[in-house]
Amino acid sequence: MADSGNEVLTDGFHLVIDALKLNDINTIYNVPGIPITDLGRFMQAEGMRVLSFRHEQHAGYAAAIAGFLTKKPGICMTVSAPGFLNGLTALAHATTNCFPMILMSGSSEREIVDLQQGDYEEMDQLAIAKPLCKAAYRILHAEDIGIGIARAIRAAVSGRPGGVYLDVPAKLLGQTMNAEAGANSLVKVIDAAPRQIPAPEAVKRAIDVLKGAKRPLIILGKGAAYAQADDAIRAIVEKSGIPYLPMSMAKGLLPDTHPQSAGPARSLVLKESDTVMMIGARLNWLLSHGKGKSWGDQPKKFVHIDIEPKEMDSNVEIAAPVVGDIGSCVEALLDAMGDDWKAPPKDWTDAVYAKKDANIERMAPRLQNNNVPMDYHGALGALRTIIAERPDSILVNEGANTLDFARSIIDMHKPRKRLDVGTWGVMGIGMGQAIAAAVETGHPVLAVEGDSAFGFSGMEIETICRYNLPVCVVVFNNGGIYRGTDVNPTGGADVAPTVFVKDARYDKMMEAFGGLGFNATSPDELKRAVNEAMDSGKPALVNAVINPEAGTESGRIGNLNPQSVVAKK
Ligand code: ADP
Ligand code: TPW
Ligand code: MG
Repeated sequence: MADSGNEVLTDGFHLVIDALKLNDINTIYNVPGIPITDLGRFMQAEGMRVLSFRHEQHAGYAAAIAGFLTKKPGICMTVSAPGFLNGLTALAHATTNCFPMILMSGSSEREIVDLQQGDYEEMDQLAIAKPLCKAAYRILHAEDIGIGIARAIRAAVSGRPGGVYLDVPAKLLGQTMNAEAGANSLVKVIDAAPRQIPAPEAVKRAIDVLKGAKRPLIILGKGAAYAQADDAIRAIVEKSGIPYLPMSMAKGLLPDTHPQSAGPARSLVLKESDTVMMIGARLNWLLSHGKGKSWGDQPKKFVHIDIEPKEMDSNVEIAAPVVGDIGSCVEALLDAMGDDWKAPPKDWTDAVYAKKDANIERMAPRLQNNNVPMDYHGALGALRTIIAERPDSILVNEGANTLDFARSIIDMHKPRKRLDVGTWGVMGIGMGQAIAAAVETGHPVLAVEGDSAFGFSGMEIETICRYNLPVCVVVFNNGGIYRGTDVNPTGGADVAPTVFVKDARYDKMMEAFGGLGFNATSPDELKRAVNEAMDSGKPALVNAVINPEAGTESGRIGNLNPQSVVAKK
């Protein structure tokens, strides 16, 4: 506030800060520059946590996953045009993954932008953001900052959560107004994500479908993890007696060691089930669109719980759509199940758990191998034990083989502890997610990264060191994308497109910024290094040397690669 004559004034900078704080938003992920440098400074001066990144994309991924973890919109703040564009990938990612986030970007003079007269970092950002997010707003007047920020918050978290773009012209920040009028213009968002109660007839229809099932299955998705209805979800799984399959980021919603987990019998339950209840998961490519070979010949009936009505029948017919928020829907279903609920036929559950036990038994010796150089099973067997011993730690995971093997090998024990590439299978979420996970939860983070995946956000280890975050990065160094063994068929000097520098030492990068570096060549060494790193609570990076021959093309989704009719050289 400033005193101008008799009138006490405030300005756009401070109204933005007051509006955010009024709505309990106290953390900002940003990269400074014109016109938002002072905004970041003032935010810090007003007690907000302002985390500065080396690239906006990672500030954006941090904001997106902060939204997933907290159910409040994560805020990414960028400069105009190039900074905005760098943040946009994360905004689109947040929208695709149903994570609430606000990308707040500074922008240049409207009058000049609209006449295309070549302003500093000129770009019509609002128009560009629109198709990539749930909602896009621009605030032109200081007195509208309160309502503009309220709108952005509500749009991000209500209904199906997603990304929101908020355009903040440079001029707005410098505008002044009477401080009291400014304070009165702020809006506290009441009940930002109102409960959405399912219709009783929809609940009854769902129960009737489930009662008719002979081989039922529950699929839990990351929407169920986001909903924070952990007790209700556990209750419905246990009361129903139905085997469940967790999608990647729903792992740990119930511990992966739960007797009803069908994770290790995935192929069998997808093929053989006759009725599937989806809770906060979409029938997109990750579930083969609910049809085709992996779903078997059995006709299926689907019960689908989701907050987004348009999701129903998106890929296959839904016999019982249940539209509402997951907490309310699951509680209504639990109620309607009554006291005389019958467990599913025993021949079905016996078959599922027998398959699961057989698969676990078959895998066990491979996870204990101490091969040098390491393969994925040996290395991940070691990390699996570490996560079991440190169940509050958050696992961040990206790569191809590094992702697919870690997803199936590392059991999760608590909700929202596994963060990964999400719906797009995007590389580059690693360090942004690791930073936000540490900042938002205070828990230690273990980031298991393919060497290619790590490269997308590797410079952010400086950010991790700067804020002294308890993040241990393990780089699965197989010298390349999928494998480190491809050769240039022409015999020319360039290495193959999927291959990196041999014997790289990623641990030295962490040491350059004052963090701890380790080089691990065996599962025993890896276990020792990660335990030491995590005990220290300091930033650390373990270069895990993986056999360059161990991986397969595209991990588990090689089938999605188009095939050429011309033979490979
Ligand atoms: P996964 O990748 O784990 O299968 P998806 O991202 O495909 O999960 O699906 C998540 C679904 O959860 C989305 O369709 C979204 O609308 C839904 N969702 C998110 N939050 C809620 C909520 N609170 N209540 C109900 N549905 C939700
Ligand atoms: C933004 C394509 C999918 S997986 C991957 C790439 C480049 C890297 C796999 O190698 P990595 O793992 O991480 O070393 P591993 O264990 O198999 O060797 N750009 C973006 N997203 C995606 N998904 C790609 C490219 C890709
Ligand atoms: Mg690799």
